[in-house]
Amino acid sequence: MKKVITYGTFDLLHYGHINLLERAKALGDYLIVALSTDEFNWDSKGKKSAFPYEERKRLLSAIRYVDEIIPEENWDQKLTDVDKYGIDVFVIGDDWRGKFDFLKEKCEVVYLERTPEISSTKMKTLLNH
Ligand code: C2G
Repeated sequence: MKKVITYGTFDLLHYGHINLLERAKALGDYLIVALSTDEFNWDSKGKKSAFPYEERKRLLSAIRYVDEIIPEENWDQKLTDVDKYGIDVFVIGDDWRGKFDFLKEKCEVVYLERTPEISSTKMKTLLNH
């Protein structure tokens, strides 16, 4: 079984996220999403998601491409996660291109093109109108 992992906040879930998850799943048989915790978002990314972790997890768990969800609590867990979960492919949007090449010693690293025009930030402005 080819296992794929990806990481993110997935706040205000939108079609850009779905495009990413669909393509990520297509790279293997089993997709794990490491979902950024509220604490990690605030302490390390300096952002507060509109939806708390449990809500973001609930939304993701309803998506057919997602097989498992684990918490993303720090930047460094990727190396241990790859071993712990027997990961074959790490995948993330190309806004991160190059940032996680250190994982190449352990697994395939794939950067997928981001979906233009949509973001959680844009969703927030759309929701405010
Ligand atoms: N994404 C995308 N197209 C968009 C918006 C997002 O392909 N229009 C992708 C991102 O590239 C990422 C995933 O969807 O692969 C989740 O996006 P975010 O929640 O914004 O993830 P981010 O905050 O960048 O967190 O350790 C890695 C970080 O946790 C990634």
